[in-house]
Amino acid sequence: MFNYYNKNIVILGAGITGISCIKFFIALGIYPKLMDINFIDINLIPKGIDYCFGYWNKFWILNADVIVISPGISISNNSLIIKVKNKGVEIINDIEIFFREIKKPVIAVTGTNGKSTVVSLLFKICQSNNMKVSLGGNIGIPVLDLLHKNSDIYILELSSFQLEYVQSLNTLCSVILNISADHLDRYPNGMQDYIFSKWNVFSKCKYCIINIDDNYTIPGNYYEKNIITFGINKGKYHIGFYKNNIFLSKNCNRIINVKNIFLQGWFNYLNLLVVIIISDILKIKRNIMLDTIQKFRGLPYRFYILGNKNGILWINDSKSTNIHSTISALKSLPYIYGRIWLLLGGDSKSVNLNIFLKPYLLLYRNLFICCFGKSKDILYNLLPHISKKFNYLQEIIIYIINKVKFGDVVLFSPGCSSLDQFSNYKERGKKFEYLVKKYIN
Ligand code: UMA
Repeated sequence: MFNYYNKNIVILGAGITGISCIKFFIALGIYPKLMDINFIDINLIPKGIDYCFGYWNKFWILNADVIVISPGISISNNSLIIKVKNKGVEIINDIEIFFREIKKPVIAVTGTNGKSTVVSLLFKICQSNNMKVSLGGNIGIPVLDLLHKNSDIYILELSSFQLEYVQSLNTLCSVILNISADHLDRYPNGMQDYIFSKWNVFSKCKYCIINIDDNYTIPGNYYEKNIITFGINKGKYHIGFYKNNIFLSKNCNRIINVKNIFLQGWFNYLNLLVVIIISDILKIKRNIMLDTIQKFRGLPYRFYILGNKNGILWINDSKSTNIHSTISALKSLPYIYGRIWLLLGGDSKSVNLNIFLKPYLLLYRNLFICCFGKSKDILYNLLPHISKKFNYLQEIIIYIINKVKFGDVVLFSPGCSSLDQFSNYKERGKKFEYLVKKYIN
């Protein structure tokens, strides 16, 4: 049992995570201090809380016993936090607090791409199986808001940020779906730090699920773990693909005909495999699981087919905030007779696009790239002979609307963070949808 009483607790960040932490402590009768670099609407702050907005309160930090950090705050370059950490001040986050409290089985899903799809589908399958289930984490519901729910099982989507300050993680099963370069602006030692952070999801778990096709997902001490592997052609669970049927290597029983499901593309088939593994661990009946998979339409803004008007396919993949999800989206396209109009843009977050993205773009004939936002010049310079620069999304739609022809696909898979022009990928996706509807009609 962790004791937070008579301790000086400071919460950094007054976003949804910070507020959930405040509520957690108030329920214990503890009143922590709250700090945020920006000015926050004080109506959002529970009564009785001391807050400091607009700057870091050095005095509070130096006198803290426990500092609770929100995922969006990077401390790697913050000398003050590093100083107090070295002095022995406890630096934790909401995920650590959650695992200190929770007594029920937890499923933790991380990975660069596909997390939200996997956790959402699993959540629906558990519901269909009449289980009391809670879903939270990076998907948008702070984990501490789940504690009072008294569920049978908790499904968490965890980002690398959320796995940074966690020591008490203990799960029934944890999975890393895939790892590719992302958020490198946050990690001074690059990929290595990013991967180590993801591996924390395996620190204590009964079943550790890894992608055998992606070495980065295999933790250094894997031989000590109860591992279940998955992959395209190898792994305990792998995909046999014949006449549109997905098979399982375990028993070669037909699992599902991909013509009957909404989720498409190889990365989605792998996501389905993970869902099947976890459903098996939870001993969920196959017919319940398959029925739910067949009804699942996917999540908005994740390779979501907006429409196929006049033979032109419009795909909204605004959730693509890194180039690897753009590559996955390209790989998932059906055969395209016409031109592929790829809309790339936003903030590329220091990822080396020449190494990671350009080789893939070169594979596609009939590709035309429309670049926008903060990184438009970098994106344009990858393949200038087939690219055009714009400032805003609207300019792109106006430009292409009279050029697209029967057989073309417009793939809005920006490959970059949306924060340069939007508050998040959802707002960006809504804007795309709005513009497409406005100009198509
Ligand atoms: N802030 C500071 N100092 C800083 C940076 C931020 O004070 O140096 C303040 C901001 O002014 C703001 C607050 O911190 O008021 C925001 O905190 P936050 O960025 O941690 O955001 P939350 O609202 O708490 O949301 C977080 C996750 N955000 C991030 O990881 C950036 C949400 O993931 C998550 O849904 C939520 O907790 C609940 O768990 C979003 C995300 O973008 C969707 N995640 C990244 C991704 O998916 O790529 C990892």
